[in-house]
Amino acid sequence: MTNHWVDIKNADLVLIMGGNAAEAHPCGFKWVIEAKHHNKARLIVVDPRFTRSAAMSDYYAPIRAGSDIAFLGGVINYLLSNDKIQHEYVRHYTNAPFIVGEGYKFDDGIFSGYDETKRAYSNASWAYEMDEKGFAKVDMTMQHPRCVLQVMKQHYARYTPEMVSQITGTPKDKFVEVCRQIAETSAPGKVMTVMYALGWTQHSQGSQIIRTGALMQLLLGNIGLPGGGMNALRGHSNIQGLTDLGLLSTSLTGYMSLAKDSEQDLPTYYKSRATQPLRPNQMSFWQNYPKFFVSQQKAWWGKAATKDNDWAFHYLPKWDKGYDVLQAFELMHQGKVNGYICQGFNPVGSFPNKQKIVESLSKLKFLAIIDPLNTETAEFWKNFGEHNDVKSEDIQTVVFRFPSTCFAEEDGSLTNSGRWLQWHWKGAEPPGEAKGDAEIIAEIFLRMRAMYQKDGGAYPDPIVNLTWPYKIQNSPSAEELAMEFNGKALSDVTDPKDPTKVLAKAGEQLSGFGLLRDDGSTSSGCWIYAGAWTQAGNQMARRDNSDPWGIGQTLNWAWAWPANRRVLYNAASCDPTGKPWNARRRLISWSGDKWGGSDVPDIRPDANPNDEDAVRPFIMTGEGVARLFAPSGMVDGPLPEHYEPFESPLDNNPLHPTNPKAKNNPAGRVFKGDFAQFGKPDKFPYVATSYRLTEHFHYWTKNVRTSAIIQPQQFVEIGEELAKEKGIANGDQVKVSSNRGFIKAVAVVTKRVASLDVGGKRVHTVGLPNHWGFVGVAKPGYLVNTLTPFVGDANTQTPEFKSFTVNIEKA
Ligand SMILES: Nc1nc2c(c(=O)[nH]1)N[C@H]1C(S)=C(S)[C@@H](COP(=O)(O)OP(=O)(O)OC[C@H]3O[C@@H](n4cnc5c(=O)[nH]c(N)nc54)[C@H](O)[C@@H]3O)O[C@H]1N2
Ligand SMILES: Nc1nc2c(c(=O)[nH]1)N[C@H]1C(S)=C(S)[C@@H](COP(=O)(O)OP(=O)(O)OC[C@H]3O[C@@H](n4cnc5c(=O)[nH]c(N)nc54)[C@H](O)[C@@H]3O)O[C@H]1N2
Ligand SMILES: [Mo]
Repeated sequence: MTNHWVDIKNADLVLIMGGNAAEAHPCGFKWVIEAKHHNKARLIVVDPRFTRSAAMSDYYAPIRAGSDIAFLGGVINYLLSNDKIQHEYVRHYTNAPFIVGEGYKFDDGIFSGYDETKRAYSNASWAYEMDEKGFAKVDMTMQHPRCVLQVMKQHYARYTPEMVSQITGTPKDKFVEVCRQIAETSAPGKVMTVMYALGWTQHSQGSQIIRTGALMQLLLGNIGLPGGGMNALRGHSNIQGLTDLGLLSTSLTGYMSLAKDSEQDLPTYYKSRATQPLRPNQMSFWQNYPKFFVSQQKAWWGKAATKDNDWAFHYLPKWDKGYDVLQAFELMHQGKVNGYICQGFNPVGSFPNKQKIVESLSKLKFLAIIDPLNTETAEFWKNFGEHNDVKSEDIQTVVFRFPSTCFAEEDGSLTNSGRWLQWHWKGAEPPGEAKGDAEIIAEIFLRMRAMYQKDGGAYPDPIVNLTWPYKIQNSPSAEELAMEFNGKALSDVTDPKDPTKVLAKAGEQLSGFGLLRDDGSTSSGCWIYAGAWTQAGNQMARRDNSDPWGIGQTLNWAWAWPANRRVLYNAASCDPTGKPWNARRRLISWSGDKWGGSDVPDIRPDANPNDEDAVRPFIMTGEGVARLFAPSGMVDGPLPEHYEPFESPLDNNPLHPTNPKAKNNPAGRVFKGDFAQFGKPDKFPYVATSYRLTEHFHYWTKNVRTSAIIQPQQFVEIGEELAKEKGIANGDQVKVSSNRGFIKAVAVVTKRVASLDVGGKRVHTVGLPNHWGFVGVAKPGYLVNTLTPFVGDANTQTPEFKSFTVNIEKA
């Protein structure tokens, strides 16, 4: 989230699209209701289904799953062609005036720089035109034919209401009404918030869908303002913490990244990361990358990370390809993986193409499961009839099970969607033999280290030199880990302007990332968490909910990264002279000599907005402003473009009907063997999408009798029109099949799932709730991921769980 849960109450308009907060985030959804009560806010929901969120909305529009870029691109076209943009914001806070180089082209659905054999782009031709001083050229009148605003106008002119309706199936009048309501928030004092989750992320173009939403919000001037922003509703209670701490395969902590194969030394590694300003005076905050990186290395390897060994840069692996879950299982499927440690994960239930997952696990020598519950993954080798039709005697994988605690049986912090780190305390002792996750991992590590110490090996250094400073060696405590993430001074840290001034004494916890150094004098396990556990103690345990400004800014409740700042880019909540766009909802403002207000300023506190070449609010970018056009950072194009899902009911992409190469995302992640497993519209004509129910949490709650009772049986949802066509009545058993397998369930025939006119076809949707499987006390069912395709988003590799094709028949 750029903003936070409580801040949603400040919105004038709430758009829930690509998520179903009333169902999947019912506690957070209360802030939408607060906005309605206290702010007369309106709620718009755009979803293939009339959801529980839609039931609370003021306006609902249906959409075909997998077509959100067409819808949002159409909104952008509406805003640009009806002059409904927030002009001053767009001019000063986005790259709309920046001039794109002459090499940039977009031709029949393909951007310049595409290499078909690699299914990948080179972004060299997407760069800005530069001046002789090495800064990007701008035209503040935004008239230059190659300035970003004009390039965007041209790009989205194709997204007319007719075209949008033809692709999305949203009736034209409904689409235009949504545009009209959204456009009202281009007025400088009005804000819209966008709440999204998996309905946007789980597509082969998920990152670009989210970017299209962000472009819309930037044109409206809705980012950085209270009640505004792009708000990703996170899933598991600590999934935000997982990404913050760098647990994705190519990540390091605090959104730093592992070196690629082509970056074999430290200067090359820093080059594309410690980016320099693209405009005069901009903060370009990633310039500080070496301070964060060296401090992380000191936290991990202590004295073994020295200037002479490039701060143990070579202890880290360099990657040839990402090792996300799709890649990991692809390699396993090819027989290239011996063992898999599966901690808090149930891939047989949750990853796409269950059959491929089970085949992959069957090729392992060993599988280690760390989980408080029994799972489908732990039992993948057992035959459960049609629910898991395997030959146990052919599977040789050894399965180890380590019973772990769950979060309620541990102390620790959880980071919520709003980036708040909230400390929690153990509620109960774990049962039986269960051990905490840290203890299980520590035991594995200590045994491995002893083996490397004894036997050596090709390169034991990263393991034998790892810092392990915990009081109880085989059980690091949550407090110790939290203090390590925050970081401390290893020797006295002094003021660069006055070296006699000591800012932190050796051994002290640091007060924030501003004190981190690249000379080895500081350590910090996760730079964005610096400030969470200072000399003053555990900031995450704070529980003072006073709200002095009355807009939900409780700065003494828990602690938010970065620097306890609650709304990112909050300097954009003011006009270019430093006055709030809306005086009634003030986050920060410029007092004449400094920034201050109800939030921690997200800008240098003394940066005068009235200076020539003033520091602009998007301090992380080299531009100082937000990127409408992305010269770098996205692998599949500088501007979002609609492509069909890899399994689509349409024969072509209506935007590029004669270019088959532009039907699907040209850079979408597909492995060779999986292309063959895609279904064709003649056999699998219906759009399928999978989703959650409030009454269950993934596959865990089928271990709970009460949850099993309130949702007693697996079902699928279809519209009345499709039911009639197929002769299916409410309550009938049906078989839903894709090119990868089938499931059986009870049909719920409902008005809530619409049939839509798409590109001259009538398109029906089959809705698949996720939560059934073959382990637990609930009535056994089929895993929905038996049906889903093995294909991932081009940027994040998130699987395309939300739009694929199936057939349905009476069982
Ligand atoms: N009770 C409960 N709560 C949960 C969970 C749970 O299992 N149970 N899981 C948690 C987790 S891990 C997560 S990640 C979150 C997920 O939270 P959400 O993303 O809100 O949950 P979903 O139900 O998967 O999907 C949301 C909606 O997206 C819609 N949708 C599908 N395809 C499209 C599309 O192409 N476009 C648009 N606009 N909408 C589409 C679906 O119809 C659905 O209503 O929920 C969390 N909360
Ligand atoms: N078709 C389809 N597939 C999907 C999705 C979808 O919408 N549609 N959604 C996707 C999403 S968003 C997600 S997040 C994934 C979820 O995928 P998974 O994370 O694989 O699913 P969960 O069932 O939540 O599995 C988590 C496991 O962690 C265990 N656990 C709980 N607490 C602890 C703990 O403290 N320590 C340990 N070690 N284990 C613990 C639980 O018992 C459970 O078995 O599924 C994805 N798969
Ligand atoms: Mo999730």
